[in-house]
Amino acid sequence: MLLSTVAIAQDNYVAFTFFIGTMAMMAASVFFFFELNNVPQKWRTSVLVSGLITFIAAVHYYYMRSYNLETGDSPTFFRYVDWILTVPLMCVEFYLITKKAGAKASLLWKLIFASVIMLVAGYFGETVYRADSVLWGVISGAAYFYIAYLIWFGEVASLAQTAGPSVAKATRILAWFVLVGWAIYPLGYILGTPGGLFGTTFVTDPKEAAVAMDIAYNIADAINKIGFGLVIYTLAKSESDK
Ligand SMILES: *C/C=C(C)/C=C/C=C(C)/C=C/C1=C(C)CCCC1(C)C
Repeated sequence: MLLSTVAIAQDNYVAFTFFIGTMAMMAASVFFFFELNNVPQKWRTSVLVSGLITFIAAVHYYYMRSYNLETGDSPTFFRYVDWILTVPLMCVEFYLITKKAGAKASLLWKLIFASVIMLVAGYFGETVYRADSVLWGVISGAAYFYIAYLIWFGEVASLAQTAGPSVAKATRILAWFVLVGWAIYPLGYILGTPGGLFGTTFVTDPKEAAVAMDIAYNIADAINKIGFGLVIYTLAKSESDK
């Protein structure tokens, strides 16, 4: 299972994006880990966390590619295992970069708590309580908006303002990632779930719906995990060049 040698059919975009995703996440991890020695000491933990995020994703993608190839199904469980590990680590990134401006552990817990609600609700909507996918999607969406609120207008935003121009700039870019890049996920959920948007189903064939969902999630992961890490890396670098 882990070392599937089944060939990827040319029109199998799901397995193909899992394959590309694995490679991109691996390459990004190598990059972040090797660059650890080229960034100032105070940013090392942040860049390390960037590498851990892409590394955890690489391992999951490697597995999910084989799983999808051999069963033809969506690897929903491992998708959510990946997210439940990596999204809280992204919350840690926000905490680390605002810590010098006085971020408290309570802020970190708020972000982590909201992201766990967001993901557990999404998982329920995709699996156990499929018939109530709209309800669970709305609950998940509320937690998502709360996270976006904290980053755009709440504590994260105000701390970033006092943390100096480079942190303020990086936080603004990361805030856009959360607002636009993360919004691809609920879109994938809507495409892949019966009754996805208040009872409307866009893709009616369940197999095609799952394909649309997986491709949306795979694209979103590449943008958000690698892009997010690069913003942190650029922030770390900008300070070392001074
Ligand atoms: C690396 C993985 C990341 C950044 C995953 C983020 C996932 C989300 C922002 C998921 C959000 C969802 C909703 C807002 C509603 C529908 C259910 C979810 C879980 C897909």
